[in-house]
Amino acid sequence: MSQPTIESILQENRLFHPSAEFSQKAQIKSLDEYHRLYEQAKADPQAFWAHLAETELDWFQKWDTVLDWQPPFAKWFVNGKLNISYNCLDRHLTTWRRNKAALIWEGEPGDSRTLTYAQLHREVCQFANALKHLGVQKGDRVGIYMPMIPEAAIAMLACARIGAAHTVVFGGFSAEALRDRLVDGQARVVVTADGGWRKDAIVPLKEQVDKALADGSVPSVTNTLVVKRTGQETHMLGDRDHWWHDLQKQVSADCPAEPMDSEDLLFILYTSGSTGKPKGVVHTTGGYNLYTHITTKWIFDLQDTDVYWCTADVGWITGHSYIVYGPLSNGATTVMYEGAPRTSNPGCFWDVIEKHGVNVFYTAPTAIRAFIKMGDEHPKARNLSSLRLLGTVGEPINPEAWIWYQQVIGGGRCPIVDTWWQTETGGIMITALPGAIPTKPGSATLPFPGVLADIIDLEGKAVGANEGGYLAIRHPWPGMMRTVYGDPDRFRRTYWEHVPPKEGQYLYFAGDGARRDEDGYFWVMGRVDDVINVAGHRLGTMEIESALVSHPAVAEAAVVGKPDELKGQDIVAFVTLEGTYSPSDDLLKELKQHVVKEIGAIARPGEIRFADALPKTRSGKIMRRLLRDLASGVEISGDTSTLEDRSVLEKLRQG
Ligand code: 7RM
Repeated sequence: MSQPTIESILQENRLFHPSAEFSQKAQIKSLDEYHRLYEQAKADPQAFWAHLAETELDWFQKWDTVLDWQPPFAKWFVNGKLNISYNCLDRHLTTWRRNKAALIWEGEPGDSRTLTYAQLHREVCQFANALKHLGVQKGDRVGIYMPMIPEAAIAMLACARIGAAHTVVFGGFSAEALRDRLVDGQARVVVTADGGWRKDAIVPLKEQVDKALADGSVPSVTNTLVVKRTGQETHMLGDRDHWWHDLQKQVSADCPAEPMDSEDLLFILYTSGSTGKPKGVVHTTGGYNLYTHITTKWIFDLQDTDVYWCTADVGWITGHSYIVYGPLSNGATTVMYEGAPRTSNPGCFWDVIEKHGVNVFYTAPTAIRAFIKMGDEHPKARNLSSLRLLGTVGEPINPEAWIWYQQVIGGGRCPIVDTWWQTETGGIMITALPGAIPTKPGSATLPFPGVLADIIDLEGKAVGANEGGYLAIRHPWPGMMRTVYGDPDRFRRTYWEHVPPKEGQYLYFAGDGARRDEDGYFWVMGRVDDVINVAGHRLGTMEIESALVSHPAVAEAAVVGKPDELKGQDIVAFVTLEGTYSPSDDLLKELKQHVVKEIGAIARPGEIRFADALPKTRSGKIMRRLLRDLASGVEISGDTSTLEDRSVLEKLRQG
């Protein structure tokens, strides 16, 4: 079990076809049908998307222009009016879905709750009125820092309902990281909980919010709204903090959805890049609603009676698009689980599948590898026969893990959709359509209709079959990010200028290396920039370096990723110390803890190596490429002639 090596992937040529029975009932039934859709979308993208917008969503007012493309800035469905909370809730209430389960929630300690569409609608309306009661208005931003409980989804939908943008911050981020995001987004209110369950312990979220807001360090925040989840002692500050259950008694359950412009801000979600602080990725209402709706419908092949479960956290884009918005817009039953894979309960995922009869299951390769290690006896002791479709996301899946997933979890009968996409793309871009596209273990297969994906060199030229290159997208799509919040220039530089635009031809540069095989199948290899992917969590090496050098003992730091059996990659930091400090085990622990405090536990370095000096070029740039080889324990490859001082490398090698 390990990350796919180039060798293993090059040898991987097994082809898996969906069963005739699966294809017959599927939304998209054959390869021919996929090709027809793909060619149709390619020939006239605007007609393709307009037709779907018209037939799949409810609009208060129709758009007058499908796409206004002023590269790299896109506007979709210009002057259209809609509300995503209306599309996710209200429109189902007049159908048989009114009393269908919208959300099935399972808490880590084993408590659970089911909300029908009518019940979820009521809760969302109340929450929306509570936000209004605190003065939140259309156009404001609301921070959401929550455990995986129904109120997280309710808060998101409530924001969307009144036209406030949410910015969800993953509950695993530290108070410092939360503060940075609230400041950047100038949030007016923070929605949180007293605590949440994570790996058998309570995470005290409200306490972190207090730290983030201490000493008026986020002046824009006037109030917090606190959900009681764990019931532990919680400090509430005078006029600032309100218990959700107290406000709930004061507000009505009547709150019509605000008509929003297609291009009104829906949410900001921060993501790591290769430089500087995390970027606020901006998604807007109409295009995002359509794109998450149709990708959910076709890729997860939703049927009316399906129970669908995506194991992501709502703090990440996968949770936004494929726990909340995509499934609910389709009127599906979506499962939300508070727990994470943990050795104290090695059957936890399989229990949820058995208990709720999950039919469609979507998780990450890192979780699959963790469960492989815990042993086949756990899934084998549960009844998983309800499953009919499996999905993965977040990082490349090694063929061994793919086969285990297919055999042990899917019983050999479920197609697997390996879905490639990013926070920036809003929704899935490269994937199998399960009834139509045969799969190969380790390949995300083919682009979704309307996605003109290509593999290019740095001049923007398509490379040949099986030649490696950069993954890029040639035409705008409705779910694409619109800008970096407050920094349109950074948006342009980061995604649209790696390949110099020629003749008005702009290319979206994804930051991933990939190749396409002789059948046109995409094989995504991983990031080509200084972003590392630890257990499916995306981290910028620069962020971790900044956290390290903010400690008084650290003079310089260089962070790289090394391959890890379970997590895909792990963090290795090379550190030089200020004169008065010397290496010790205590300092090592302290530095790891410091990173946890600055960013959160997901960024804790697996390894910190003290060094006298870091390898640099003559112009003073740290040669991370060499450190990457050193950290991975492989021979140093490539040119070392630009090294300023070769003895530095020798010393590092000797450890
Ligand atoms: C959805 C999500 C994005 C980065 C992306 C890739 C990697 C995601 C796959 C994958 C290979 C996949 N958003 N990635 N899915 N690599 N195969 N199916 O993960 O913004 O957090 O990360 O994740 O490197 O650029 S994300």
